Amino acid sequence: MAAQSVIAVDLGATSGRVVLGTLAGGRIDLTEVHRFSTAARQTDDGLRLDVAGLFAEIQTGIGLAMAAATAPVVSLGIDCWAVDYGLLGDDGLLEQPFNYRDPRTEHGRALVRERISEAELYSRVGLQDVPFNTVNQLADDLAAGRLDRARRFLLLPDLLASWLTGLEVAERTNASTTALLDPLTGQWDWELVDRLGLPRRIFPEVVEPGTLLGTITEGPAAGVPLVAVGTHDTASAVVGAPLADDDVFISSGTWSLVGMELDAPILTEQSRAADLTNEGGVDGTVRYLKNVMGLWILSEAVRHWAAEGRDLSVPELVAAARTVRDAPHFDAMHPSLLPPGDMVSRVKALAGGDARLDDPAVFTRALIESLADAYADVIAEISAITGRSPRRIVVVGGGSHNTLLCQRAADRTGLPVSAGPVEATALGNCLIQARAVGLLAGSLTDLRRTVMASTTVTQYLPRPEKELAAITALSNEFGANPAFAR
Ligand code: LRH
Repeated sequence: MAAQSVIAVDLGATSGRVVLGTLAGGRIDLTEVHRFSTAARQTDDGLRLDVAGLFAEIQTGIGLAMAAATAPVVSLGIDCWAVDYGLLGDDGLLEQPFNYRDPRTEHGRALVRERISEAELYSRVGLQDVPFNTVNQLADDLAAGRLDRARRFLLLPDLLASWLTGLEVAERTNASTTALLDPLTGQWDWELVDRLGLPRRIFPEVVEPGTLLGTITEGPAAGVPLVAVGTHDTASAVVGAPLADDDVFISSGTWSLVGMELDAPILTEQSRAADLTNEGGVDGTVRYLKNVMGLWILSEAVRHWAAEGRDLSVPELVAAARTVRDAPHFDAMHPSLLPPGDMVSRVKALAGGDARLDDPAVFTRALIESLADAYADVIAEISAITGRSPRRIVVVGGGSHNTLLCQRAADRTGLPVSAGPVEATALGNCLIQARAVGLLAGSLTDLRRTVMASTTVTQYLPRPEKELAAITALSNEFGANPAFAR
């Protein structure tokens, strides 16, 4: 088949990308044509998203992709971080959307709790009780009267798709992060919606990932079909993760999403107690996972150091962290690390005020060690609850380039790590488009074969912890640097 191209719009919590994916000879090649900031802005009215600005950047990127394409562009798809949404009135967007890191979510959570217990909510929707779930944000909107004039609520990728096509839907993988979707039927839980007092009229029709939604009518891609991909970025990332049976995935970027792909949700009390979440995946799969705070802690610290005039880059910090012999550990899932701000102070507070954390190299090492601890804990919980014995960890996303984190994840869990592809989300986005328009066929396993044919992965073997500790102790005794050869 002659080469054909698709365009993936992939919005991550710190940056957005427009990527041209070209399929030929059983491979897919990606070219990033545009990158821009997606960071939320602190305003007098909370942490807000300039979604009209994002749309303008997306249209710029689409124009660049159309110009760069040497093969026909046959479709476009959008994925984005979960849970955030815009409210539409009769004349368009009512206000700039809030970002989920705004503390208003705690108020919303308390309001939801007045109407439904945590246990009942979990048994209905299967989501980890985190403040930023859409349900809590909508409850806050309802109380503030912000839903009075709302005609629709659209999750961000659906909102952007509606601006391109005029069509208003809720793609199921992302809708599953609202805590308002029944994971067994894949439809809104209307009884829950009513109990919470949310107006039914604002809920759009749910569509399956992989639906050919319609034709783009606005901007440089006018005439190109739009596919509702796995619009939740993590859904696309897991499609692009070359998983085999019994593999654990870690989608590693702003968050570290640690989990397994299952056939059905687990809605038991044991699962709720472990705070594990059931997110809807492509082809009826379930991403059974936990949100670990992730490299956001480091990117926020870097931003903070920059404000103090210290210009530090993540690769430099990771290189320096490699030579740190002993660093404190802390709870990398602690809720105090969710909002933007001074991560060094917060991490110090979690680590008993340890002043060594003022050193950026120690801070970085502490984060990496603490993330590896969290991965090991989550994998043990998932294994106990599912009865599965994970054989390997597949790390995808930006964190797959963090060699120290990958090695320490292998060491702490005792599992081999396959790291890559770094661009799993854009790949997953492109693959679901390609299947929807008939360029590819088959199951997720078949699509993942295309991933494996198109990228390389790096393998890390676990080093025995006991021997590792002995070597480190010996090196410490002689004041030597226990950096290990790779
Ligand atoms: C990662 C992500 C994650 C959600 C969070 C809100 O970008 O989509 O899966 O839990 O953002």
